[in-house]
This record gives sequence, C-alpha cells and structure tokens, in this order.
Amino acid sequence: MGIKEKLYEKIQAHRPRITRLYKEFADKVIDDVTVYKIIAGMRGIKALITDISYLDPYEGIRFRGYTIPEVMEKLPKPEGAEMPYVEGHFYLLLTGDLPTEKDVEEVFTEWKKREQLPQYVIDTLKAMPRDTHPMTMFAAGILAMQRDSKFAKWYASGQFNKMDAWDYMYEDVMDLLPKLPLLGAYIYRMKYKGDTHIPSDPNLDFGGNFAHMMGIDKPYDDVARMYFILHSDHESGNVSAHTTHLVASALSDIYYSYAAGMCGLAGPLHGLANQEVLRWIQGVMDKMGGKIPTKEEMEKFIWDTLNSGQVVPGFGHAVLRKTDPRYMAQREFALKHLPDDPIFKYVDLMFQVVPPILQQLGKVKNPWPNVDAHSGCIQWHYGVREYDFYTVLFGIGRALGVTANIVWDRGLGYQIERPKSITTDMLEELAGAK
Ligand code: AMX
Repeated sequence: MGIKEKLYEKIQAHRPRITRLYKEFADKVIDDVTVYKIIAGMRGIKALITDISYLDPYEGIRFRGYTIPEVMEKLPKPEGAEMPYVEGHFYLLLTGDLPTEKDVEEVFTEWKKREQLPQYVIDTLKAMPRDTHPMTMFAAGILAMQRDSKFAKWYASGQFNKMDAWDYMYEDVMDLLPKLPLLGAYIYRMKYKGDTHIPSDPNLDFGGNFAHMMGIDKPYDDVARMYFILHSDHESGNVSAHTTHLVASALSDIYYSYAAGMCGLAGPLHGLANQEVLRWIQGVMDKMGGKIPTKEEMEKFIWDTLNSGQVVPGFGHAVLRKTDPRYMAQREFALKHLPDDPIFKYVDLMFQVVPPILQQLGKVKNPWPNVDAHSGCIQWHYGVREYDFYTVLFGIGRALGVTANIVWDRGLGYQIERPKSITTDMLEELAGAK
C-alpha cells in the first residue's frame, strides 16, 4: 500500500474517535485555566490535540510513540550511514507506522519528482538585499510558492468539502518538503559563499543531498539527517508548531501556514537559542585566550553570568524536567566524531558544572541542558559558522512535524481556532482581585 492510501486508511479509522469525543463527551472538563496560566502565555493548558509526537517532562519527546534512540535504531538508513533517512522519519510521523525500505523508497522517489525550486523563488531571493536575515529569506521563499498551492486552487474552484481537504493538503506538503533543503542551501550559498551553487544530486537522500548542496563533506550528511530528525516535532504547543496549526485552521494552505510558523521560529525565545549558546561559549573562550578552563574557572564564568542577571543559555526548559534526549543524541555523536573539538570540550564541561549551580539557585525548574546547548557546536565544527543560518536548519527539520500535523488537522476536520479573550477588568473581577 502506498503512503497516501495508508494515510487515508489511518485517517478514516481515526475519524470516529474524534466524532465520538465531540458528540458524547463535549462537556467533560479536562483542565483548569488559572490566572497564572493566562498571564504566563497559556502555559501548560491542555488545549491542543496531536498524535504526531508527545513530550513527557521526564522522558522527553516521543515521535509516534518512539523515543529518539528507538527512532534512530529502527528507521532504515542509507547505505553506510549512521543516521536514518529523513524520508523514513516523515513516513513515521505522517502514518504512525515504521516504514519498510520500500516505503522509504516511495517517499524518496516522490520527493525527487517534486524537488525543483521554481525560478521565481530564486528571483525573489536574489531581489532581496544580501544582508537580509536568512530566516526572512527562507520565509519569503516559502510564501512565494503559495501561487502553486493545490489546496488553495481547489478551494477557489468551489469544490471544497471537509472530507477531502486532507488530500489537497497532503499534495501541497509533498510538493513543499523536498524543496526545503534546496531553498536552505541556496540561501546559504547565496549569502555566504559568493553566490556559487551546487546542483541537487538525484541519487542523494534529503539529508545527504542537503550536505552535498551546502558543499560539506561526510559526516555532515549524517549531521543533517540527525539535525532534521531531532528538530522535527516537539508536540504542538511550541510557537512554530502552534502557529502553523493556527493559521491552517483558517483553511490557509501549507505555504501560508508554514511560512507563518517560520516567522515564529525566528524569535529569540524559540529558534535562536542555539546561536546564543555558541556566542556565550566563544565569549568565555576569548577571555581564556582559547584555553580550556578548569572546572573551577568554568564555575566562576557561570556565576558571573548569573550574577549579572543573565540566564545560562542552553539550560532549562518550559516543559522538560531532565536532560533533553535531543541533547544526548548530539552528545553521543560529538563524543564519537569530535571528542577533541575545543567547543565540544566547553559544552562537555558545562554539562558537568551548570546543573548543580542552577539547582543551588532553587528557582530553576529544570537545571539540565536542552537541545540548543549542543546544536551550534556541531555545526561550527563542520564549518557552518554563520550563526544566523542555524535557525533555517531548525526550520527545515521542523517542517516534517508541523506539516504532518496539519494534514491530520484537515483529515480530522479540526475547526478554526478561536479562544476567548477578556479585559484586565474582567480578569480582576473573575480572580476576586477587585
Ligand atoms: N539560567 C538562569 N536562570 C534560569 C535558567 C537558566 N538557564 N532557566 C530558568 N531560569 C530561571 C528563570 O529565569 C526564572 O527566574 P525568575 O523567576 O527570576 O524569572 C526561574 O529560573 C524559573 O524559570 P523556569 O520555570 O525554570 O523556566 P521557564 O519555563 O520560565 O523558562 C526557559 C524556560 C527555557 C526560557 C529558561 O529555562 C531559559 O531562559 N533558559 C535559557 C535559554 C535557553 O536555553 N532557551 C532555549 C529553550 C529551548 C527551546 O525552546 N529552543
């Protein structure tokens, strides 16, 4: 059975569960909304459904029920590669089933047919000033492709019906995803490599082809596969996933929705944290004259940062309460491939020194490192040293989860999102503060 048929079968099997919940249990209370949750950005309110991934505070992310080590072990890999096919990971996210080699081959072939970047996207990028932020270029490139949306054309033709909407969303997603490595690599080489470009290789997979078009040798192909898989999804309340879902709930197509999500990812509290970590480490390196600090010296740098009112970047998390398994996956890779890299030595030292200090503060809910404590270090090692570009890498990975999500949103007929807002007066009254 092909991926689309399998998806349809799964959607049809799932629909009665949502219909039953909606009809028979509509009034059941699931969560409390406190004043804290309202003011703290709707923090933690159980108000979204997604089956693509689930974030357990102590265990970290599970993609379709599988932990990161399980995903890395169970998904098919290109010959000689350490990391799995991104194509296979998308199959898992979309259908919920582990792919066979044949399933991976199908996604690979389908994506190769659809990967070409339209000339008008290249023209759009070229028309932008070269000092435009790469995330602005990335979002603009995606948005420009909206003219080719099959979902939007179908809607405009007057034939829209809720039951078939997933089909057109799926087609748009399959058109968009394979273009993203080309778009990312094009932006990178246009901005930072003198506008010299390396054509896509028809024989290379999503991650391998990205490394090839970036112009970086092995094992950067495995770095790319790992990076895209690790960043693919983190359930649906984070800014990029939620924004994509929200915009799509207005029946906007994938191009509008995902471009909006990318604008959210570009914010410093979301996708930019990885570059902050590198900046912090390099600041310390400058002060140390390139030497690796002792444990005591590192402790002093951490306290200096805290005492000057700053946070230690790469540590803590809004939901997680243990070391991020996405951090651990990258740490394992670094221990194997770059154990002597000076930046890795700093990252490693921080792993030992920071958590006990943050614990001493007493207020930090999660003293452990998050994914961003590691990502920049590996990119830097392989020569991607332009910090601004790191969020584009994050964005390419994030596309895998958020697009799978909105195909399912249309499949299950989720409605337009419309929470209610109230005034401060009303909140004070409801809280008994008046
Ligand atoms: N260093 C110093 N203080 C920290 C800290 C850190 N790494 N993490 C949390 N704290 C402080 C908070 O600033 C807060 O202090 P306050 O009460 O004086 O304002 C207190 O501990 C309680 O915060 P929390 O409930 O533990 O965290 P949060 O949910 O409010 O914030 C996060 C989570 C990630 C923003 C925060 O841990 C942080 O700023 N970390 C450093 C930046 C970072 O690594 N961001 C990347 C996050 C991953 C991602 O989404 N990409």
